Amino acid sequence: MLEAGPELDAFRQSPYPALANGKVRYVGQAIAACVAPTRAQAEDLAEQVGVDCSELPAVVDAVQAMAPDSARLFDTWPDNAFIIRTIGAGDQEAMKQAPVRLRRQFRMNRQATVSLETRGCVAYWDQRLDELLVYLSTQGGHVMRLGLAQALGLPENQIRVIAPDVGGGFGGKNRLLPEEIAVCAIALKRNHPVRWIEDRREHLLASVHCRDHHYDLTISAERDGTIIGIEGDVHIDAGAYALWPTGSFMEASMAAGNLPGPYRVRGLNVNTWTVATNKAPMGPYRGVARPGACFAIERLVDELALHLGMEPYDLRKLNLVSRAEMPYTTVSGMKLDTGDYHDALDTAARMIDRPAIRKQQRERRPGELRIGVGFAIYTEQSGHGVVEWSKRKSRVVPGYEAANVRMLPDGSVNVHVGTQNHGQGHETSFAQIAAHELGIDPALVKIRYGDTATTPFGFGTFASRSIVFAGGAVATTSRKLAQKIKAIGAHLLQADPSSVEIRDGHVVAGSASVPFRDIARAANIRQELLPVGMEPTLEASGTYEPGDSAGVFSYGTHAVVVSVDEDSGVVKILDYAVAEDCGTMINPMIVDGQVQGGIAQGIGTGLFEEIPFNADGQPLATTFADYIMPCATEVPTVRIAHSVTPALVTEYGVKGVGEGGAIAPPAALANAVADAFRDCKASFNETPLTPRRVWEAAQRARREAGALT
Ligand code: MCN
Repeated sequence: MLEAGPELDAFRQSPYPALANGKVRYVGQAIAACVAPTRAQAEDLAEQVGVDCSELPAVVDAVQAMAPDSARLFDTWPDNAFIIRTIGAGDQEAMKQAPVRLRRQFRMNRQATVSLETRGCVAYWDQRLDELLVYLSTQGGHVMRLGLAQALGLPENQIRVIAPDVGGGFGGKNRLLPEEIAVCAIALKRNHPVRWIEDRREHLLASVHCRDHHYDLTISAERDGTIIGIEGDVHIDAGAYALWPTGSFMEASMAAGNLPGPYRVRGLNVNTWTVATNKAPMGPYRGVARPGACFAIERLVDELALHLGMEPYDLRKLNLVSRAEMPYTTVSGMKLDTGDYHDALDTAARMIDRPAIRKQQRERRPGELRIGVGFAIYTEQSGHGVVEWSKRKSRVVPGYEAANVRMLPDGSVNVHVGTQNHGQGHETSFAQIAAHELGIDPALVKIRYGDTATTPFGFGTFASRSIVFAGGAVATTSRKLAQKIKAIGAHLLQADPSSVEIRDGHVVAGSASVPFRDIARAANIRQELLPVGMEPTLEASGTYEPGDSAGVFSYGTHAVVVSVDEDSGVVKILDYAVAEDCGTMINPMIVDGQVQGGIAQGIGTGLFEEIPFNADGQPLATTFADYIMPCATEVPTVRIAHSVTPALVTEYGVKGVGEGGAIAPPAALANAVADAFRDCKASFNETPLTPRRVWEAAQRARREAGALT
């Protein structure tokens, strides 16, 4: 059985069988596999499967799961924690002595990852090649092959994973799941292809679940609003098992480590529990832990401002790390590399026209909808490599990416990479990079990925790493190839190699030039035209890692205006603006798409998406009738402003952008709703902000403020 989770003695193992064995730990866990010629026949077979099992007490709340008398998921564990950690750093005494201490609880409820296409797997034994061919909807075929090889007991060169066209993943397709192992195991037994395509119900029930954070935090500050520190407890409900390879252990450490956010925080003392419950296992989802951490810190900032009678904007300005302080190491040890956080806040505030909203609020007449404006600032660590991942004791350390760049005899170019595009537009942005380095039209470049038999080993696409790592590998490898093209061009022109340059698909020496087509022809099929001793073909391979593997930080401010109907609790988004900075942008249109798409998901987390469970561990949202997704009518067209502060340690100064959009919306939305109820100091500290939650929180606050009897 696969061992999953970090390589830490303190992390308790939760062996996860492909089909339940002895104990079923969550509703939706696969118990038996039924194989038939069609899906309908297989479903009929499944109907006939009877399970003889007795009910055990269910554990459904991560905080209560740590009570000494709680039922336990694993008999050999002393309690229900996969791992318990404390992050303590900075000035502990100052926090205790602080003149202002404010305690709040926050909850970000459980979600599913809901990509456009669900998971799917087809496997068969290829008799000719003597290997298992696995078509898998995955974010990283090479790493999945490692896991499959271990689970099936096959050498890696007898497994080929092909990820054809992957319709989104958002983190959920970056884990090896039991159904995938089961399909491959069955294919090894039967001389026939075996297919399993997850349906929506299976997805909501038993695919990778995410979020499910609980925070109980105290922020301490001076009376003028200067933040001193953050203390408290973080519980992560990780579900019944750790998923291969890394489980969900990053949630707790990243949630705690990101609590200082972009602020000057002097002290941190946070206990974290990653807890096993009778729910589907948790995995990564766009933003990984940071939407929860951002929700907690950004709500704390607004609550502190309310408590001190300050504008949240002013409190943020007072505490934000300034450009002059960069690089700034946070109290949790994260190195914020470059950027201007004040500028992002000012830009977003200008875009949303804060004074106009305040005026509108002052002029609101009784009976009209309430209006609120909310801000949230996020940072997004991206491009982190060997230092960061080995510090996290990850089983797989994604410290580099590789590229192979080949110019064919007609001058067209194939680039093979080990990352896996699944909606991020790598075909376009990586082709731009190769074309830029080679001095050719991007239309001549084809980007290839998604087949372990043809691409270089790579770690796949997650953690907003592809632009830094794979983009860097494409850049440096293309540059290497450009040198060879220049050398051959100089030889054909009978010019000194140091005097030639590449321009517009030609090698140029003064007024003479030779087109790449001739150079590629010579290199590939007319070897006698090459300099004596030069290796034929035009091909370069290489790996790349950034100059500092601690990561580069994108950041931004989200500003949102909402209306709230206090009779129904319904929240509507009236305006949404973002000021962001992801370093140098390779393709601004793709960057905009990533920001907009991330925000759509953040709106889902903030207002709509949730899988609640009853006390027996029964999930209560397993169809789209109960699990509410934001649709086109709920997601506004976001206005986006870009600043460009290049990273110092990556090719071109790029930073990742894939997750940032999803991090800040829950916090910005909750701050906006709270702002609409500033007069009665209502708190909105649990996502999603459903009409019921909003209505109840507002009623409670208004009752306490004496506005209701
Ligand atoms: N880009 C750019 N300039 C920059 C930064 C990025 O032009 N300074 C471009 C890149 O070239 C790439 C895209 O933006 O085409 C995203 O790049 P990057 O930030 O490196 O993120 P990854 O490609 O590694 O994608 C992973 C990230 C994550 S972690 C999740 S989750 C996510 C996301 O991307 N899942 C997605 N975006 C998604 N978009 C779609 N459509 N579907 C998903 O499943």
